[in-house]
Amino acid sequence: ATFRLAERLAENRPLVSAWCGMPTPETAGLLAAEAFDAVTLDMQHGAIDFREVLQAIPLVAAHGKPTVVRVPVGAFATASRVLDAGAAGIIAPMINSVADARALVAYTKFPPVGERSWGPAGALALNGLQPPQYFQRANDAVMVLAMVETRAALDIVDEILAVDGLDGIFIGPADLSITLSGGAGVNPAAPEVDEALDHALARTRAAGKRIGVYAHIPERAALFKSKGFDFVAASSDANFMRAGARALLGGLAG
Ligand code: 3PY
Ligand code: MG
Repeated sequence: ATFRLAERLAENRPLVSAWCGMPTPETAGLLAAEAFDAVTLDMQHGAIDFREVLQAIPLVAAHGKPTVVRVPVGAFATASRVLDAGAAGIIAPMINSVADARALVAYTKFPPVGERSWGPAGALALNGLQPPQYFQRANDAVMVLAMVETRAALDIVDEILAVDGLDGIFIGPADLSITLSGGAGVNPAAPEVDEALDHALARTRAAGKRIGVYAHIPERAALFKSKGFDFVAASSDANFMRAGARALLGGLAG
């Protein structure tokens, strides 16, 4: 399952991932049973810790699906650890400099590209691989995306995209809306955010790399899919639960 993400990306169609912030591993497993291409676990704003990632990855893999993990800000060592556990991809928030992007690569790619330390116990067990097989494929197969979600990052998006070993970028529209409005408010669907998204998409295509984006509502997911983003992470487990509850209560109203 760890290498399934790379195989799906190679089909060059937008992949759609569920977004999970709840710490119960079963939640990730439930979402993996639906027609998502992947499940993303959010360790930045979600309530998920390493142990839950460890437990969720096999439940997602049981459905033949890859797990992507968004690590906390600056948690490059955690990125290494979740890859060892069998994660197929990393989304790293608040990458605002070339130095940040290089550090991210150092922790997530083996030499000669980076400095990732050897020890992928979970990844080997999960995939039934011998060490040389994982080592040979991991640098190419593991998707490492740097989050571009500040004006500072946007200003140097070409330089971030040029970092060797980085597979691409992932846009956080909410944080981007805060920075682009000068702190006036949060609106992930603001026109200036859409403009920045189009720019980032064009620059990523020019660089021959991958671009992901977070969609807080279904309409935005559909828009991003139609624009050809490579990886669209959508909504959240909490939102799915809320929508289900409201649908039930709406049907009972009156
Ligand atoms: C953002 O929109 O800022 C994100 O980080 C998406 O979760
Ligand atoms: Mg953000």
